[in-house]
Amino acid sequence: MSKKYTRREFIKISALGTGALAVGSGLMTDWWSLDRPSIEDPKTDGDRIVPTFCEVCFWKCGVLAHVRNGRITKLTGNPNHPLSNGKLCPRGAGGVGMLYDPDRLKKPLIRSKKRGEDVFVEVDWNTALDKVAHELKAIRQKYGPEALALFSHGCGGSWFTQLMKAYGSSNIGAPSYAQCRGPREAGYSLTFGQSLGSPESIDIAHARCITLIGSHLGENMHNTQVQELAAAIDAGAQLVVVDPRFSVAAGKARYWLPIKPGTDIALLLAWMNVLIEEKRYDVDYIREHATGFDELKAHVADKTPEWAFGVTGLEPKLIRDSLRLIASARPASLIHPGRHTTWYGDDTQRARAMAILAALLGSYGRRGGYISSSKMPIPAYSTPSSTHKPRSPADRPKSGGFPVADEVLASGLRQASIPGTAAYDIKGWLVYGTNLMQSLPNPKETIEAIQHLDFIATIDTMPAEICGWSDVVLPECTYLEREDDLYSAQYQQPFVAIRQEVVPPLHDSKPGWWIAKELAARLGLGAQFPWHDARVYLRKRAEAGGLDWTRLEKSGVVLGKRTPVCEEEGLKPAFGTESRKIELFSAELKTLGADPLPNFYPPEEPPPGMFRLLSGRSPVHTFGRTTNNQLLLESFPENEVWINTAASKAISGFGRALKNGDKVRLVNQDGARSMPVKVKVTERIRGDCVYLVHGFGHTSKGLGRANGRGASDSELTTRYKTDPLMGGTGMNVNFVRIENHEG
Ligand SMILES: Nc1nc2c(c(=O)[nH]1)N[C@H]1C(S)=C(S)[C@@H](COP(=O)(O)OP(=O)(O)OC[C@H]3O[C@@H](n4cnc5c(=O)[nH]c(N)nc54)[C@H](O)[C@@H]3O)O[C@H]1N2
Ligand SMILES: Nc1nc2c(c(=O)[nH]1)N[C@H]1C(S)=C(S)[C@@H](COP(=O)(O)OP(=O)(O)OC[C@H]3O[C@@H](n4cnc5c(=O)[nH]c(N)nc54)[C@H](O)[C@@H]3O)O[C@H]1N2
Ligand code: SF4
Ligand SMILES: [Mo]
Repeated sequence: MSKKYTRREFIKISALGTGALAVGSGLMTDWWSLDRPSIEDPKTDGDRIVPTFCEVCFWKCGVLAHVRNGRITKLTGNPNHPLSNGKLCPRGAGGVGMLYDPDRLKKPLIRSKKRGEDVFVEVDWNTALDKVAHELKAIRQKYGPEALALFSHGCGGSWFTQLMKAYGSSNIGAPSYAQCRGPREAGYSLTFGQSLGSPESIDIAHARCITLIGSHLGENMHNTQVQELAAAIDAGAQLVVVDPRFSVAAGKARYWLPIKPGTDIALLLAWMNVLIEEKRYDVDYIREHATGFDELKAHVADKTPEWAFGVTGLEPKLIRDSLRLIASARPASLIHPGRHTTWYGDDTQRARAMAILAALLGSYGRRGGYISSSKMPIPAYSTPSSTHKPRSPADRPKSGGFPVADEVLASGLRQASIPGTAAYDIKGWLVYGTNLMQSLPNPKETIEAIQHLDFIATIDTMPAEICGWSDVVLPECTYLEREDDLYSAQYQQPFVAIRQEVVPPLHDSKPGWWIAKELAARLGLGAQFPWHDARVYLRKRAEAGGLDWTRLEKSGVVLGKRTPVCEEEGLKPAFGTESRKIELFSAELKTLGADPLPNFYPPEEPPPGMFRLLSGRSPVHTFGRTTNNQLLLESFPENEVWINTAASKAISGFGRALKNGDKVRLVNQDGARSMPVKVKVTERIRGDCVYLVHGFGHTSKGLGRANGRGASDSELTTRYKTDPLMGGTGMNVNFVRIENHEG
């Protein structure tokens, strides 16, 4: 790799170390200063530029890949793409580090020792694919096709979804639902009749007040949202941040509410109390659009800020003042819905409380609030329809449950792999682009499930921990070396984007479409993949949707007609609930025997000497998928455990106050111990919790740079609390003590 791209300056991140801010006040341009003079102008260096879209996270920004002498020299944001607007986040810009990572999976592997011992032999593709097909046939024959599950995350998963459907199983789950946004989707859907999906249809750009409840934008780097947040702040929007930790965004906020973890519902109820008590809510909007207001009013009548103070630790004056600011901006007062919402097991109810607050502000369907979106219809590629009607997914317990889940639960599929727990047993796993050892809580349970399987194959780009537990490992090429299916976004500005091969696959890696097609052929399902290659498939689909293929290829994106998205543009607010109104009081939850209005139940307290373990994101990393990426590691080489200054003075076993850089181990309530991790002593977190960036503490020996760096929050997440409504796994319910690493 040419030297200039390994330099620390590649991504100008100096702001991070000092805790300064990535957002607002012109820092944005510094943050993304990738077109600095030291990197040649592509227009003058004879480069080829290939448009595609990013896969360093799941936001899917439009990328222009610059190629010289067959190598990608840099990645920049596609100016025509609505999600990047010409800019990438630091991770996207560093995606080339994934492509040239020396530790990539290079050849197909077949396990040669016991599962989990991580010992494999390299084989050729024919041998590997024959083996997978043989095992999948055996499962189909012995148990029926439904005994196969697919865990998948990322665009390329669609080829394997297609394969699964042809094979006859609907057991297809992603940790981005039951371990991520599931509770939010359920809570908003119960209230407004529609879930939010991705990218969320929220109008940060035009909001005059933005309330972030745990959403740590600025560290959570979803590109478009961070750009809009910075622009909104520059235009004078106010920020209210509720977080036990002084996040990057909190540094920009008018009010920071350092809430006691797990008590957000109490704060939300108190805010509603003040909003209604002081008649600051949108009376006309509620009268016209909502049901259940009287019940809500009675429900929050005694949930005063004084009551909430005792629970949340937030001063009544702070609760009132922040609420008055929030109300003053309505309807352009955005309660950000959050995304990773699996925190305490009561998460659907917290999302409900947020949705109800948004309704009282009249912001749903309004500019600066929750807006509408549309999608360009692209017909599916036509293939013969299957005669097999698969059984319902096995992701729910035998006894039933999770009535408002509307996607398959990855954790439920894991459960169903432990015999006798679900309607039927799962006996085989295909794992695509998800490192289940880090993304599902309680890794021991994942191992137990795997030990019961007849077969497990993983399709990955890197030797992640899940590969070590697999029978066959298939090396996919990276997103910069392949085609994936068209991305038709559901967005305020509808568009279709294309992912295309920028450089040919390195090593002996192959694109997902090819792997799925080859497996289908071996399983007698070739008719479901009737095209010669993905480009033929894409072109045919694009043209069937009336798109200009040449334009799509050249510019990477085609925009659709933008239709009105809010009341100010002439679109009346509409709701998909049964009553066609906003359901402040949920009749559906009442029927289900659940709380029809959100109630606060106190979370379990940390035992003496222990802290609640919280986790979040680093702006330059995506989970564990970038922690071996040389370019990104240079900016943030390992995680630290944040601990409050006062608390750091009273940790037993040290004989002195902890100081920055001390190495400690975290030990949780069940005895799980982390690898050594550095301490960061800071006033920027409450004294009852500690904080880690998720994605570090890798144990896979194949990850040369990431192995042994920092601590894994996943390993310490042995306990989780399941949301009874939608099956999300609340993960902020673990407690750790701090142990001297040297001692
Ligand atoms: N750079 C980067 N950006 C990303 C990702 C990434 O990996 N890297 N991943 C993307 C994905 S998939 C997702 S889902 C999002 C996740 O990002 P978000 O949805 O923004 O955040 P969470 O991970 O839910 O929350 C982390 C924050 O919640 C705070 N917190 C913890 N407990 C509580 C509590 O009880 N109450 C309150 N109010 N706050 C609490 C933590 O201190 C932390 O600041 O980020 C996306 N963006
Ligand atoms: N403890 C804990 N657990 C969590 C979270 C947390 O904060 N803490 N966050 C949760 C959230 S918000 C989410 S969305 C999920 C995300 O969880 P996952 O979806 O599992 O995400 P990653 O950990 O990024 O796993 C990505 C895997 O995909 C591989 N990969 C990367 N690119 C490609 C590719 O192009 N093709 C293939 N085949 N593989 C590829 C990587 O090498 C890695 O092994 O985790 C959830 N689980
Ligand atoms: S937000 Fe960053 S990492 Fe995610 S898709 Fe966009 S550029 Fe890539
Ligand atoms: Mo997520």
